[in-house]
Amino acid sequence: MSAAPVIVTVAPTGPLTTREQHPGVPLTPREIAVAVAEAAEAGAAVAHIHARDERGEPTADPAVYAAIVGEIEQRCDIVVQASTGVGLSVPVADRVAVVDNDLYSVPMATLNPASMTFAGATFHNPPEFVHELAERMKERGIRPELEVYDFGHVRLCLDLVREGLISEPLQFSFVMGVRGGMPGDPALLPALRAMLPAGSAWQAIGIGSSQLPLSLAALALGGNLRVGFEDNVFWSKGVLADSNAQFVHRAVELAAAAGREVADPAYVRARLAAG
Ligand code: KMH
Ligand code: ZN
Repeated sequence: MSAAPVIVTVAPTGPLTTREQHPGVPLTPREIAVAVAEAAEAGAAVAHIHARDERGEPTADPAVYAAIVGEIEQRCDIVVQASTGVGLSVPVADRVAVVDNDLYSVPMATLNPASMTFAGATFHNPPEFVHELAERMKERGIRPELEVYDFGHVRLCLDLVREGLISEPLQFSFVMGVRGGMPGDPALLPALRAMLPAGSAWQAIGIGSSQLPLSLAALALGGNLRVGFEDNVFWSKGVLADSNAQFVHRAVELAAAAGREVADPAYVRARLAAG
């Protein structure tokens, strides 16, 4: 079993979480940066970032991403991972700009390998778009976080390796509990892990109530953790979490209970540089 330090990622906003669901979901660049800095203080090494426009809707506007990155960099040295998933309503043509612009630079961004039904809508990731994103990311030295919502998506990611578009060591997210993807069942993690090349890192993203059991299972199996309002706003059944940082605190405590160290941003940067 891997004794690697646990990388805790905070996903403070996401594309879907609303103020109705949690009044504290951070939406503006400053709010997002404050939440990220609190999460960094609590032990998060990576911040997974979605941008919202002035109406609170998801946007791929690089100027908004740049504002968020700038605000975060003023406050902490967390590793910023930009979401190229952006939001279900944002056209694929707009989403390339998240990684292909000269307004900011990030070391990591998500890469979603397949289109799928996502809750009540369609998440568009056609093959030519996935290839274009991977090419732009390779040109700019941005490492992918590979977002796997179902078993077949691992195969699509490994095809990108064979095509020379992405390189090992790979970093996977198993996103579980989305209606349209695989369920949030911890029993699936060993089978998913077995599909990955040696040396891959992976984290479990549990949507809603699957977040805590998947975190526990991921820790036991050598995986990393992701928490935050993008995935879940409930601390316990019917009780809202105080903040994103509260979830990070719990992730760090769980890692300690599992006998695993928590990675700092320098560890993540060194790992990214190895690819
Ligand atoms: N919430 C979905 C649209 C990503 O960040 O790249 C998926 C998503 C993936 O957020
Ligand atoms: Zn996301």
